[in-house]
Formats: sequence, C-alpha cells, structure tokens
Amino acid sequence: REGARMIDTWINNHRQMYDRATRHPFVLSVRDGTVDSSSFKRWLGQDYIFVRQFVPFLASVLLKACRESEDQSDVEVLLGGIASLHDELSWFKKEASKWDVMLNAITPQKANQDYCRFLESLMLPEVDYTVAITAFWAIESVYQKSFSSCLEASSNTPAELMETFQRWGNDGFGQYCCALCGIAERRLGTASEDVVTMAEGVFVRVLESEVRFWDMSYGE
Ligand code: HMH
Repeated sequence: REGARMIDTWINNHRQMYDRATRHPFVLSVRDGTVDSSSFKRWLGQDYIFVRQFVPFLASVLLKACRESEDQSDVEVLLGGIASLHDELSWFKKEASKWDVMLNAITPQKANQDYCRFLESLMLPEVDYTVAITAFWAIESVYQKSFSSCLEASSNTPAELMETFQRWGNDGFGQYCCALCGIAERRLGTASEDVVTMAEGVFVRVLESEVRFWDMSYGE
C-alpha cells in the first residue's frame, strides 16, 4: 500500500475540518494583528495545562516506539520532542509571568478536559503504535500549520507575540513534523485495514479537538 499518499488523502477527505483547525479565527486574528490580549492570555493558560498532559502522552508514544518500532531512528525523533517539550514548559512559565497569567490558578475548561481525556485513552498499552504516532503527528502539525502562517512576510503578527508563534512556526519545528509524518506514513503503509481505519478516526478527532481548543480563547 502507498503509505506516502495516505495522509494527503485524509487531509483532502477531511478538508473542511482540516481548514477549520489550521485556519481558526483566533489564529487569523493573530496573523492580522487584531487579536486581543484576553484571548491570548486565555489560550496561554489553557495551553500550559494541555502541554503538561502532553508529557505523559509523548512518554507513552516513546515507550511504544522503543518496543514496537522496526526503525531505531523513531526513538531519536521522539527524544528530540521530549527535549523541546522541556524547553516549552519553561517558556510557558516565563511568558505567563510576562502577561500576568497565574498558571497555578487556572482551571481547565471543558474542551481542554475532553481533549486531555482523549489523550489519556490513547496512552493505553492496547493502542497501536501506528495509531498513537498518527495522533501525535496530527496534534503537532495543526500547531505547525497554524503558526507558520503567522510568520509569513504578508502577516501582521504583533511583535510581542512573534516569539510565541516562532515556537511552533519555525523551520526546525516544521522539519520535526515532517519526520513525524514520515514515521506515521511508514507505519500506515504496512498496517492492517483496521489499524488504518482507527488511525484516520483519531486524525479527525484531533482536528475536532483542536477546533474546540481554539474556540476556548474566546471565553464562555
Ligand atoms: C492544543 N495542540 C494544542 N496545544 C499544543 N501545544 C500543541 C497542539 C502542539 O504542541
């Protein structure tokens, strides 16, 4: 089977949801410079909670790669992800204090809780490595797609937010997402129909969760 084409096919099949996730009004408002600081701060606080939950999820994917992958370089790619997540957590704390966001006082909103619960379900040992790595790629690549658009020459992203969006929009992060995509496609290429169907379902669920996550920045 042509693994290399599978993810492109999914993106085309779910184009509407993909665009909603990667061109959300919140991201567009960052891009054109009209974002208000309360939306940004709400996003920052909720994303910190999400990223903390993302650590055990990534650890579970790494464990699956160690046990199940036929290619040792998967482990190196995921270790790189762990290193950048470490950096990301300190960045969140620094950024939060800059914007007077009290990270300890934030309670996760419903969409965030639901997304984190979904991550938990993907950490279970019975979830196939192929399905887990596909979810991981999709989660990272929605941010990469969204925020790289805020860095284009034609964008009008406020200078004080540039550092934020460079985190996920820079070329290095883009290459990391490509590496994850390559792993997912290689695995999908030899996976059973059942696993492929499950992975596509997880891909769509990630897109839906990301849309709901962005929606939170507008508040209740
Ligand atoms: C909600 N999705 C969300 N937060 C993130 N930080 C990423 C993806 C990328 O790591």
